[in-house]
Amino acid sequence: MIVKPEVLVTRAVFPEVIARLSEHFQVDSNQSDETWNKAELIERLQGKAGVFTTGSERIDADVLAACPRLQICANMAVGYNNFDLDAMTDQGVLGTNAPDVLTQTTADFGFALLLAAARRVCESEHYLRAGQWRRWRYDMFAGAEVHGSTLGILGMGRIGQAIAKRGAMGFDMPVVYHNRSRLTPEIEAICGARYVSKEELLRTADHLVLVLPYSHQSHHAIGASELDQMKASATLVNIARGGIVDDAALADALRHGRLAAAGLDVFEGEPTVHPALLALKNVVLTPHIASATMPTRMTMAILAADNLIGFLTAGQAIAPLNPQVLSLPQHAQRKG
Ligand code: 8YV
Repeated sequence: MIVKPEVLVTRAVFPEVIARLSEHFQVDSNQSDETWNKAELIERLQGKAGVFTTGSERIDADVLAACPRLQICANMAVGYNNFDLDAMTDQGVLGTNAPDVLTQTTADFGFALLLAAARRVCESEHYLRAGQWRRWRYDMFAGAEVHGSTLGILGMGRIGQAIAKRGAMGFDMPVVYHNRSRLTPEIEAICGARYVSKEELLRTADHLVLVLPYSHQSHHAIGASELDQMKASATLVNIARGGIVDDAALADALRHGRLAAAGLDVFEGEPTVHPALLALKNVVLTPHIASATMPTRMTMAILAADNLIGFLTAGQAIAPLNPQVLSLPQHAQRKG
């Protein structure tokens, strides 16, 4: 009798995805969506050859060392700052993510936050619902112009490029960007975007969208001094990761009129949100939902599942993060 490898799914996911995994594996799932601490996660991982994670579970050197049969961690997210990828590589464990499939959906949401913050959509809706709307006034909830204003993008990967195209083509915006590496002239032309220094980006953007990955280098990439360099009329949008913005400094700038508005989908220490942000009207706050459409979340989950299936059944993965693990000699590979 062929014994199927065991895998763990750490959070509730679509039943169809559990069914897909069950064709190949003995699946231990968490469909009741319990919160596990690190010790509980390690306990549930015992004997497992693979794990399906979301961005919420930290897989570090301790977890890997305590789970010697674990061979692959498949993240249902494009971001993977919850993985200690160096430790995975050192220990011969493959990490995979879910790129591409959420690019357009996430870019749509970045624009939704930009429009909502700049045009004061949520603030004015709350006013109306509170029964405060008595009559029209010339400057009532007058916000910032979006079309034709300068769109700044920090981090110009797939999602940054998709946002640039929306701004340049849909809203007639001059687009400036800053990134670790400059795009080719061909891609810049397709995106309608011009490369500038970070200082020029901060100084010239009417609306600045953050789409860079989180790392030690990008921690507080937008702090008090960066906010001071921005226009007081500007909008800041963070759909990247909490920790890229110093949330306390941002709240201070918004409260004192040094920045007009912000749209935030991610927060330092989420799901806790800085109380100073919660107290402000000129910030739109959403609970990390930029990729949340049913078709996209389904596609992300299927991609994470297919990374597990591909690797554990055929030694291949669709989106490997440390592909060097795939070519390790047999004796150096972890065994299930
Ligand atoms: C995920 C995200 O929904 O893909 C990412 O990096 O931030 C979101 O799309 C979240 O990380 C949960 O997995």
